[in-house]
Amino acid sequence: MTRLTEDMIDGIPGTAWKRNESLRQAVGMDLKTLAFRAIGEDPDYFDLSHYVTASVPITAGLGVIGGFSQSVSAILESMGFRSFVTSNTDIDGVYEALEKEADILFTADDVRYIAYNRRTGAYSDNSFATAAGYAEALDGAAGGLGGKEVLVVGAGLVGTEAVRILTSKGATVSVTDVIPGKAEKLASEYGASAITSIEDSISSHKYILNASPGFIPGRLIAKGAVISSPGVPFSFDAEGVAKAQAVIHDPLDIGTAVMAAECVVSRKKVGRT
Ligand code: 2YJ
Repeated sequence: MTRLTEDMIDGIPGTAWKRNESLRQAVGMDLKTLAFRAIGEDPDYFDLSHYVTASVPITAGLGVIGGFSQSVSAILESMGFRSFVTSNTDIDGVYEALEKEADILFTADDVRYIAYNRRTGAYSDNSFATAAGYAEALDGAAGGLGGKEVLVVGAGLVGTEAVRILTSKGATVSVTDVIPGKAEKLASEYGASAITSIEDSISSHKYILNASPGFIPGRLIAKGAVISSPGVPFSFDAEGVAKAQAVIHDPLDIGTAVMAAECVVSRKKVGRT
């Protein structure tokens, strides 16, 4: 799993409005709308100003990424939440968030990035949320994916969840992975097709979700394609972007927004009921 770096998230805190506008142009929805639709909910039903979120910096492993917690907080504010970054890190930061009555905590180490609703016990993982968000974004860009052909590159955590969601939206999904057998196994589970000739399939697909760390050269992209990738660094080049009808990419925004929506809606609960 790629660790974000400071330059990958540089500028997020100051550009929330602009980023929301670019998203609206690419997929026809702002971040809040996309996040709630990704989990099958009506965005207008939720007034996010009722919720306070806290981003807690974590020093474990490779340590704090400058601007990470501030970017998470800015993304959440752009959706309508009240948000703050704790001044303390790690467990002391969690304590501070609880003391300051934060409703939803956001925190990440080098392996996992989670959100936790301390009122309901609901929690959310960034990889699953990212897959749901990108599937919804593709759906928006396509004006509905029913009967449309989508290529998912990469059968890891995000790719697997994306294939599950995209097939459930009625898309005809093809999937590929560099590890032999991985795409076949995933495809058979969800009624998708496994692809071996990746170059041909990239060129023949209009809707592409790159859920792998691999780079996709622009010469393979068809004119008018919708290219999307949650991965960092960005896996398409200038030629691919120039040919594309829409580009869906961000290092943090969509995944964070869907995590927040999942914690607000709180379908998943922990412990005894
Ligand atoms: O608090 C901080 O500033 C750091 N501990 C944040 C670390 C962020 N973590 C990553 O970038 C990892 N790759 C995990 C991301 C999970 C993506 N599904």
